[in-house]
Amino acid sequence: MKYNKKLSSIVIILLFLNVFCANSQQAEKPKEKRLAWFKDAKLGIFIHWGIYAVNGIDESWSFYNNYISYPDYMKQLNGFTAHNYNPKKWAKLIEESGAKYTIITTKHHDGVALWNTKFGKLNTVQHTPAKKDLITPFVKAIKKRNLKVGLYYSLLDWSHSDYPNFTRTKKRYTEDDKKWESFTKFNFGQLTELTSFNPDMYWFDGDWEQSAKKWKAKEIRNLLLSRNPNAIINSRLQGYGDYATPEQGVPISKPSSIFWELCMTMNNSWGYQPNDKKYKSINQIIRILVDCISMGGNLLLDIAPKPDGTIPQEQVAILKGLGRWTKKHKEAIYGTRAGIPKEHFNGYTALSKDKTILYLYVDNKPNGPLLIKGLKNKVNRIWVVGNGTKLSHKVVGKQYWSSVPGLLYIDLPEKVQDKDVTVIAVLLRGKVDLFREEVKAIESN
Ligand code: JFZ
Repeated sequence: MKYNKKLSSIVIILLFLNVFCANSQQAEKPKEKRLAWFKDAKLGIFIHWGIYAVNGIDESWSFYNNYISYPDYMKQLNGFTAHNYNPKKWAKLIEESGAKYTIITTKHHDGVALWNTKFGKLNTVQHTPAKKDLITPFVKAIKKRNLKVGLYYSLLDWSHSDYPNFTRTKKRYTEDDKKWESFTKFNFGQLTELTSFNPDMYWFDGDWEQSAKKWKAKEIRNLLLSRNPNAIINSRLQGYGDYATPEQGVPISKPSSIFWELCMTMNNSWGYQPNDKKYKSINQIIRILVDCISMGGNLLLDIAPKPDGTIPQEQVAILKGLGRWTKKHKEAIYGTRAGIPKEHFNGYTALSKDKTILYLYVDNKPNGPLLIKGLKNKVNRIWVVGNGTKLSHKVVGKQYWSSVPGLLYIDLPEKVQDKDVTVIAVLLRGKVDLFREEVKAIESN
C-alpha cells in the first residue's frame, strides 16, 4: 500500500514534469536544422495545375484583370478532366530531373481546391469531371520516392463570398468584421486539412492583399509547426516565413538570406498555355540552375500540366535534359555551398560543404587554359566531374618574396567538355583560403 502511494506520487511528479517540459519545448526547432535538407536540395519542381489550363489562360489573374468574365472563367471547371492523371509517372519524371522536392498548387487565387475539402464547395471533387481528390495520390507518389513534398496555398481567395476582393474593379466590401472572421475560419479550416497530408513544406501565396495581423500569420505558422515541427514555410506569409523567394528574375548578386529559392517558369506562364512557345532552352535552364547554386540558393522550376493531367512534351524534354546534366554532376550540385568571389574565377563556382573542393562550372568553350587567381591553397588533384579525367595544372608567376599567390592555370581538353556546362573539381589542401588583400609593392627582396 505504502509502496503504491509512493509510486503514484512519482507518477504524478513525472506527469507534471512532462507537461512542464512540453510547454517549454514550444520554442521552434532552429531554422538551420529544419532547413538543412532545403539548403542541400538545389532543385525543386513547381506544379501549377488548375482549371485555367482548360482555356490555356492566366491562372486566376485572367478574371481578376477582367480579360474574361468570372462566369466564363468558371466554365473551365467542366473541362478539367484529369483523365490521364498519373501521379506515379509525374513523380518518376520529377525524380529523373534531379529535383529533390516538388510543390503543387492545392488552391490558386481562383479558390478551386484540388482536394476533397469540407470547407467551401469549390473543389475538383464536386465541380469537375475529374471528380477526384488530386492531392492525396500525388503526395503519396512523391513520398514513395523519398522526395520532399510541398503544398502551395493561396491565402487570398477571389471566389469566396466572404473575401473582400473579387476583381481589380469590383470589391465585395471594404470593412466587415463578421465576414472577415468567417473567411479566416474558412482559411484555418482548409489549412488544418492540408496539415493531414503532412507535407514537408508550405508555399504560401497572395499574402500581399492583407496584413500579417489580418491573416493571423503567426497563428498560421504555429498551427503548421505544431502539426509538424520540421515543416518549412516560404516567405510569402507577411514576415512569418523561413526563406526568401525571389520570383522570375535570377538574382544578380548573392541574396543576403542564407536560405532562398528562385521560382521560375519554363516559358512565360505558370499554368498550361499552349500559345506560349517562349520556352527557355535546356542549356539556359542548366546555366540558371548553376547560377543559383553558385550563390547558395535553389531553383524551383515550374511545370504546367494539361487539364487531362498530361505534362506537355516541351516540358518533359526540359526535365529529361536537366536530368541528364544533374545525374552526371550530382557531386557538384547537392549539398554544395556558394562559391568564391568572381574576381578569382571568371565564371560560376561552388564549394563542397567542408570547403575543401572548389567546383568550377564552365559554360563556354575556353580559348586556352582556365585561370584561378588568388588561391592560397596547394592543389591536391583536379578532375572533370562525371567523367573522372584528371587534369593537369600549372602555377605561374609566383614570387618567393610576395604573399600574392601565383596564377593557377588548368588545361581543359575539348574531348572532356560537356555539351551544356562542364564541371571541374579542384581538391584543395585544407579549406579554401583566398588572397583578398590589396597587393602592395615589394614586401621584401
Ligand atoms: C504569384 C501568383 O499570383 C502567380 O499566379 C503564380 O502562382 C506565382 C508563383 O505567384 O505571383 C506573384 C507573387 C509574388 C510576386 C510576384 C508574383 N512577387 O513577390 O514579386
